[in-house]
Amino acid sequence: PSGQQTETPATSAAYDSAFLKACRREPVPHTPVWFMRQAGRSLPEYLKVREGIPMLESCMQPELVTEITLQPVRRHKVDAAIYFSDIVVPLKAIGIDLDIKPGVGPVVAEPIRRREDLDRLRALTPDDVAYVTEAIGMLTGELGATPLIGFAGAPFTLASYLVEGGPSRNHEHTKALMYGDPQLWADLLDRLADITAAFLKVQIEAGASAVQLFDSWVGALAPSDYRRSVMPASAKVFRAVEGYGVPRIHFGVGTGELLGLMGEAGADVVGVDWRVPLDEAARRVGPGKALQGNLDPAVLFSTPEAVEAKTREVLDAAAGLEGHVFNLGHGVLPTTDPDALTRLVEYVHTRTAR
Ligand code: 1CP
Repeated sequence: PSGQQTETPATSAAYDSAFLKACRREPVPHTPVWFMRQAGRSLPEYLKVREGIPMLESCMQPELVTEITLQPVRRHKVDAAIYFSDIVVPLKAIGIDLDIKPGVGPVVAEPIRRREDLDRLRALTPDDVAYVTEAIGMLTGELGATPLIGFAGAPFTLASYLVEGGPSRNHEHTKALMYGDPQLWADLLDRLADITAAFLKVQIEAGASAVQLFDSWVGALAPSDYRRSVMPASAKVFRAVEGYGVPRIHFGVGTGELLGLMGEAGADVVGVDWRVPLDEAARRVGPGKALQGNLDPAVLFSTPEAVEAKTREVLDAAAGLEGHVFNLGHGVLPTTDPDALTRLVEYVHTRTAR
């Protein structure tokens, strides 16, 4: 059963923000903007405070998390903050031996491939991630009317790191397990769904006013496999947090053929990468959901004029949507010029001012 907050979403300072209104498909003063991976290596102030502190350690220091989360809000004037963490943090918190290797990503010491390995995936309790509750308490105080987005990795994407042992291009061990032992696969995803749901609940109860489920690598699957082998677990996560009434965003890369199913899994907002124009994405997702996206992050390496032209294309395709949150089609690339991001926020705000 989903819990109740003492402070309901409707009484929070961020309730009337453009971002939350767009998620609810209500009229907005301007199209809200935030960027996936808006904190991080594109910002010199981030590199400075992170110096000498390993990634996973930085995620456990509430003051540092607060500072890093606020940096892109101060600099770019984005319409939402995203909690600074990583999708593997809840796995680390329940005792999985893993690390984030610079330039590589999450690496798992002992991959999960057999039934007895499931025992290592115990339930997550709020005490396991007390630093998250503490950091979000600090953050919501500092953010005032700017909403905070909580997030988690979706069961498939988490499974891919756990089963492969690290980043993977083809997800061969993951697919071998999914096709070869459907019952073990289903049990694995079900456990990950419970861990993910518990982690999102902690963030919402601490004050996050929206949540995003990152199923970054699920675009590797055909729709039939997604429906049978992944959707039940992702739907369980969305159902578990439905009662809070905070918008639920669902995002993956290369998911053009899955957009309808990803909406069906229970999202209020479907994230779209740059490969599908937003008007076409809206047809695939169907009515009753807002969309988020979808400027190609690589466009930011081009001239300011080209960035504006490509941004107009995105906004024109979004003109008929019920709700639109402007974002990139995937995360900010590490060597992006931060000034290009600041200009982009201003351009979208000016161009869509109503
Ligand atoms: O030391 C460092 O700076 C390491 C780089 C780094 C950072 C800054 C990693 C390693 N994670 C993060 C933070 C992070 N991770 C955020 C920041 C919050 C913000 O947006 O401002 C977020 C949202 C994530 C989530 C995440 N981690 C995803 C989903 C989002 C996406 O980009 O699709 C995924 C797939 C990961 C795994 C991961 N963690 C880090 C890397 C380099 C990767 C990808 C590795 C791979 O290619 O598989």
